[in-house]
Amino acid sequence: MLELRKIEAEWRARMHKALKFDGEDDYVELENTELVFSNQTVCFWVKLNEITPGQRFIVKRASWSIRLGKEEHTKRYVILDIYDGSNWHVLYSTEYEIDLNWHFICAEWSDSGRRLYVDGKLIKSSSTPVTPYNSTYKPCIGRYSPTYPTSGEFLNGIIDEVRIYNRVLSESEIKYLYQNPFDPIDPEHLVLWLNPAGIDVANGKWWDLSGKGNHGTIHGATEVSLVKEEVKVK
Ligand SMILES: [Ca+2]
Repeated sequence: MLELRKIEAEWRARMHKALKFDGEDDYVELENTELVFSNQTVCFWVKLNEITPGQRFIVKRASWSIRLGKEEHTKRYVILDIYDGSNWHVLYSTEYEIDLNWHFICAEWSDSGRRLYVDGKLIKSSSTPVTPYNSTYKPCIGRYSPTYPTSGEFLNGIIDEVRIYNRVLSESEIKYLYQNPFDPIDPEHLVLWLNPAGIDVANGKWWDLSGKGNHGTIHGATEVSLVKEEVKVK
């Protein structure tokens, strides 16, 4: 069991770097088409440059997706979509709208339902479970799919610390991750870990540090130094 540290945690992202997506054609494609599980957690840090509808954070086409709302929703909503093979099931909170600051977003699903967290806090849950369809597409960061019309869905912002677990994390674990973004927590179940140390623009790769070999190929996204960016957590 993890114990939450009582000290005030503060992550100064300026010590690090991240990947910047221009909102036009930048994305990262992951090699592994198998990143879909019945029990799964997807987490990342993001700082939007602009809030335009439908931006995709991370997607496995025809399986699962985390994005901003489009025409059918208020555009600042953060949305988890899961496709069950017939229909997309949408989860979002009308109580939370994202802004242009750094935020830590976590989405998870299991036999017991679906949950969305922002900055370590649960913003929406559903007790209705949805098992994602096991599509054959490669997951993408920053767009829906290279082989699908994607006008208006490119990410315009900065992403860091993308990770996937093949189990659900508890609320206290997610809170801990928010305060300790460089701790893998559970390496056995961590199947994707793209953190600042793995960014390798020269070779066009965002190396997966989970040890599972789920490296990403960078298409246009650029490395950004976070000298002026800063994250504080409470
Ligand atoms: Ca570009």
